[in-house]
Amino acid sequence: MRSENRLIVALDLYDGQRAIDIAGEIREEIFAIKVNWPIVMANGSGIIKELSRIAPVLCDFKIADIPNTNRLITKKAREEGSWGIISHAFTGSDSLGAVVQESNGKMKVFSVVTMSHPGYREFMEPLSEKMIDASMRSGVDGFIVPGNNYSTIERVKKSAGKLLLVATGIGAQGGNAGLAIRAGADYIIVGRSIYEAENPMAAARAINQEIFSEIA
Ligand code: O7M
Repeated sequence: MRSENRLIVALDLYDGQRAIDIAGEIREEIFAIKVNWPIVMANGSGIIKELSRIAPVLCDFKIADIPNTNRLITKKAREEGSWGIISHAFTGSDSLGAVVQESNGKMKVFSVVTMSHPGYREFMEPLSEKMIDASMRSGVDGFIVPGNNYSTIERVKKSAGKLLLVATGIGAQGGNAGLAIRAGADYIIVGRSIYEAENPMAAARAINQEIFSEIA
């Protein structure tokens, strides 16, 4: 892993071995690996530890429950060696605070205050700034932002100050990694454009070129 890498690969797969193979192949190009429910449901939470041997793992469980349940999910991710965890913000500061508290400074906590799909506008968008405010009061490390909506990244950046912004929606959902970085993202999450590519290494390198052209 190069220390300046900003690319996080999302391995939205059921096949754990394939995920391990792809992550191993592109390890030089990535900062971290994002996992979510499909791979954990199909392989058990031990897949977090296995993938952590290749690169830091970000658990995208989009936690959205009462504080006690949030705490239980967070504890498990921490015990498996996760580098970071993703929680929804809409459940309120007590629920989010439970994730931060259980992470105990050992995992980065990112909250979801915007999303990359059209349905985000139905309910979440009007509450986004309130969720950012509650997240900051709860002590999160950063936010998930839509890499296919640059003006939203700029808006979150203004409110988020020095907190980290992690952009999704690149490639398959129309976003461009370089433009997302230019708008204020610190990290770029990419799934299908890498793991469905005929040559995942070439795909990861091409995205890194877009990123590095902005930060050079
Ligand atoms: O590159 P893709 O479109 O194949 O995958 C994008 C990944 O980012 C996938 O794992 C989604 O669940 C996730 N994601 C979004 O696509 N949009 C969002 O708004 C938020 C996320 C996400 O990671 O939330 C934490």
